Order: sequence, then structure tokens, then C-alpha cells
Amino acid sequence: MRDEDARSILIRNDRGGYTVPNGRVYPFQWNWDSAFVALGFTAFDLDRAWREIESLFEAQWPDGFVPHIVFWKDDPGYFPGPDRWDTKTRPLTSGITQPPVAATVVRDLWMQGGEQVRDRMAALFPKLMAWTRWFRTHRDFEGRGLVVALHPWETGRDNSPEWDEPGAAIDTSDVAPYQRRDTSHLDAAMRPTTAEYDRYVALVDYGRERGWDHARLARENPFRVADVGMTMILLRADRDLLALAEALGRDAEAEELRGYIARAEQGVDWLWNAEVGAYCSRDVLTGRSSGFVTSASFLGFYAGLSDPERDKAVLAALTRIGEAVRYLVPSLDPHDPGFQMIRYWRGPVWAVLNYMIGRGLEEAGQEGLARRVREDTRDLIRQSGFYEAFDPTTGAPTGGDDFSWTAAVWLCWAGR
Ligand code: 9WN
Repeated sequence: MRDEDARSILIRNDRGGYTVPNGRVYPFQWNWDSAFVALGFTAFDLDRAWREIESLFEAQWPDGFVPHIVFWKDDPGYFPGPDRWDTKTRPLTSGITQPPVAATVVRDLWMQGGEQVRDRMAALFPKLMAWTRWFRTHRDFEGRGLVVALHPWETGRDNSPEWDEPGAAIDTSDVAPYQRRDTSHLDAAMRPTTAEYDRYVALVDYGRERGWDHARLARENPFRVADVGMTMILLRADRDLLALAEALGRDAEAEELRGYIARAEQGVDWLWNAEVGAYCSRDVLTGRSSGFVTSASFLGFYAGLSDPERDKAVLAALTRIGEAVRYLVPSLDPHDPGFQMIRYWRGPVWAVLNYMIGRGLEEAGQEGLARRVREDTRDLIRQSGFYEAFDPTTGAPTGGDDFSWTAAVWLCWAGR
């Protein structure tokens, strides 16, 4: 029954070659949502799964950048829409990116499709390569192998407390009036605050006024944070891209990727916070570690990192968190004074983070915790449905319903 419901959500949210995260709240194509959605489609329509990724890359900019939103069709139901971004591209897009999970997904699709899909994989390979080069060119702080986010939305964890302190440097005094649309669809208590939205919009205005010149923004943007989530996800993506390069006999690209991977394996040291015993995001402008243990702090295994001392600390933190809440993995450590059960990325559990964390734990042989993360995800969806996120203490649904990536995670992992 749940499988059928999940499939019908993906079919209903399909707009012809791309899928919207949720019909009412998010009426466009979102970058990392599409990558997860492709994994969901693999359960019943492999061709459609490839199409999801291919359509996302049709919006890639000539410099390799892949936008976080593609506005294939306008829709007044979401703010900020194409006018506020004003990228002047075809198709119209946003001017920021999102966590690069696509290469990992393409490797999965290829593993499932075999020789029959080799051409499709080969056609996407240079595009994935160009995106990773874009990150390494414009977003790699001091060439350390980290990913610098220029907007909280780029991290995909919009209102995580990791962005509070770095976000204070954003000047919001000149933000032209705007009308939020999210709070007309959803309970405002589950969404970012007005002050946070002012910062989001100020950064959109800042980028637009500079013509979305990524080289310049990388030097001047008032918000620049080495994000632990994007860093781990790109490291993982580069490993998967390397496997594709090797399969295609692309020796030069394989060598280039090995270089990126080696650099990132060293670079993550700068994100390790020994005091809290976890990887934490770090403000590149002040050099300060956030000190926040969020769900992204548990992506080290997914990134293929292994260090006995650090692993011990991270597993202890996850165990401690698992004792404090019924459902893993809350987006913020529940022991943190800023933990809020239903406020977006300050507490609720997100199925896609669980999928990556669970998969990393499985691959690292951490069977007990891997099982717990997967079973908790399954129980949440069984109990509450395919919601955007869930209260980690009660399992109650939060955010939008009929959510594409939650349905996808059910089909490819949690419900299996
Ligand atoms: C801004 C679509 C997206 C997800 C993000 C999630 C939320 C958008 C918003 O929804 O962000 O990009 O308006 O709240 O935080 O991870 O990709 O599901």
C-alpha cells in the first residue's frame, strides 16, 4: 500500500521530465530533490529516473554551475520566483546551487541499468565533471577541498543554527518589500523566521545586483561558510564520479578527481571540532567553527572517511542523540538549547539526510546504528505519511505533505 502511495506521489508531482518537490509549496524543479527523486523512480521506471537527472542538467550554465531551482514554468505560488533572481538564462533559474548528490545517483542508476545505459551515463559524465570543477574553481576555500556556501539555501538546510552567527554579517536594511508565500501554505511555526527570510532575500538581491558573477561573489559575498554537508556530499560525489571515469577510460579526468579527493580528505580536518567531537561547519570569514552538531555532522561515513578516534566520537554522539529522541536523526542535537521539535532544520528529521547517513553507516559496517536509522525512517513514514519532515520526539508530520523526496526514499531504501 505504502509503495503504491509513494509511486503515485512521484507520478502526481511529475511535470513532464521533471518532478516538483511538492505541488503547492514548491512548484519548480529543485536540484538535490531531483537527484533523490531519480532514485525513487528506479523502483518502477528506470527511463524516467534518468530523465529526471537529464532535465536538471539541461539547466546547467556554460561555466558548469547547476542551479538550485529551475523555473521551467512560472508559478505565483512560490517566493522568490524568477523575477527576483533575474538570471537572464534559458531556462530561467536561481543563481545559487545545492548539495551535489547527482553524481552519486548517476552511479547508482548506471549500476542498476548496466551496459544498456552506458551511453546515457557517458553523456552525463562531462556535465557532472563540469559541475565538480565549478565547485573546485569557485567554492573551494584556499584549495582545501571544502565547499563554501554563499547562501543558507545552498546547503539545503536553510535555517540551521549553523548560519545564525555568519548570517549576522548580512545587511538587511535595504531589502525591498516582498511577500513570503511559504507561510500561506504552511504553519509559520514550522518555517524559518522573518529575520531569516530577510537575510535570504538580501543575499538573493546581492547576487542579482552583481549579475550572478560567481567568481566575484566567491570573493565578496557577505556570507561565506564552509558547509560540512556540502563538503561531505561533494567528496562522496567525486568518489562516484571517479568510478564512472575509470569505467569510461577517462584517465585524465580520473587523475584530476583523485587529486580533488586527496585534497578533501585532508581538508576536512579543518571542520573537525575536537571539543564537541564532531564535524561542524565553519565560517571562512571569521574562521570560527559553528560547534553545532547537526544531521550533516554524521555524513563522514557517507563521504568514505575513516579515522578510528573520530569515528568513535561520532558514533558516541549519534548514540547519545538516539537515547534522547525516539526517532533518529534530528537535524539538530536535542541537547542543544536551540533545539526545536518542529522548526524546519532546527530539530525535525529529514528522510533524505537519514538515507545518506544510514547508507554511510551501512557501508562502514556500523550495522546497529544503520538499522536504527533505517527503521526509524520507515516507522516515521508508516506512522505519519510522506511528509517533508518529522518531529523526532513524537514522529508527528511537519511541513508539506505528498513530498516527492520522502516518497523516493521510501521506494529506494526505507520501505525495502
Ligand atoms: C529553498 C525543496 C527545498 C529543499 C531544501 C529545503 C527547502 C527551499 C525553501 O525546500 O528549501 O530552497 O523555500 O524552503 O530546505 O532542502 O531542497 O524541497
